[in-house]
Amino acid sequence: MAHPIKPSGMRTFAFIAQDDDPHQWREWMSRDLGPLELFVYPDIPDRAIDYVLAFRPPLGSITKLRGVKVVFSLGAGVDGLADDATIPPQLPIVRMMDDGLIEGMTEFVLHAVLAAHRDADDFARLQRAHRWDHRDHKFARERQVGVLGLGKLGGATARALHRINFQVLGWSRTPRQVEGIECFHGAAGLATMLRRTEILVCLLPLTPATERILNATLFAQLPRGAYVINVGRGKQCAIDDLVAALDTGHLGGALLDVFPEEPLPAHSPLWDHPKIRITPHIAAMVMPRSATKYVVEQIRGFEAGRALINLVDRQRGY
Ligand code: NDP
Ligand code: OXD
Repeated sequence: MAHPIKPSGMRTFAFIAQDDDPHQWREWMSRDLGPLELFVYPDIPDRAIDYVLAFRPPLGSITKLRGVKVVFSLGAGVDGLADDATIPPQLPIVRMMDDGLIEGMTEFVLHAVLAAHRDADDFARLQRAHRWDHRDHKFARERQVGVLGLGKLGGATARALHRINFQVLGWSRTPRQVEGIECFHGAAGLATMLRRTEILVCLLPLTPATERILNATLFAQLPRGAYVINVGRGKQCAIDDLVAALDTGHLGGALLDVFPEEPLPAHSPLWDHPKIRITPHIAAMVMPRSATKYVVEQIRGFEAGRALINLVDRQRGY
């Protein structure tokens, strides 16, 4: 069904994403769509709104709006949207998935896996101690990397790791086939994969099933010295369990890009943990100059009666 724009041709947007810059979004969107009205939460007037641009909106904030046709998530992750039961189930939610996100995530995980693979943290420690210390190393073809989540980002990342010779294992909820990747699914599949995983990358969406999935039980199944990279969501990692596994030496190190509370508070002891690398949720960035193209294309297609893509499945939660 086509959804023609109003006779005035002026589309109305609500912007509910406190960490993103509404000016940039207005600027880039209007380059492609022409004049538009973009209201920034909480200053949204009581009138019909065509589209919502949102990232982690306050609970119930979208439901209050009138006339909304589509909600665009400004993040690839839709926690905070998919699980907001006040949003009517028939209102389409489209998640962000432009090429820049896939490229950014792939580059970030390659850098993180290569750093873990070649003991970058240890050599940084040796440098600080002015120590010249040789050691043998494995080749990528001898290293097993496990990727939790084989979706748009996880799948692309797994393939990129395979292209540079890592032995890649991947885990999903339903059975998947990805060329070059040994695929596992379900609880039994996870246990088999973890036993072999020397570097673990978490690229799962946050749902009730994946909350605190990186916990003591999971870490215990990894071989001694394994390295954990969490680029999914902070709430997927039981931080106390992670720190305990690092402190006993069972885990060799961790890189955390996402945290239960963001920004990570300045007083958090994680900042100073010698075996933890921290980055501020930058693994893949949604950049307005490319992301607006994706949203505009979807809006044009929707208004012309074409199907929206990357729709969130509210039942599944991602
Ligand atoms: P997709 O929705 O495309 O894929 C999700 C994958 O996870 C699928 O393979 C799915 O399985 C699997 N999965 C979901 N639930 C489970 C489960 N319970 N058990 C096993 N596997 C499961 O997501 P993307 O790849 O696009 O993104 C993944 C996540 O990355 C986002 O949700 C977001 O949280 C995070 N992210 C982080 C960023 C950062 O900068 N740190 C930036 C962007 C995203 P199946 O294939 O069977 O459906
Ligand atoms: C995310 C994103 O979901 O930045 O984290 O896209």
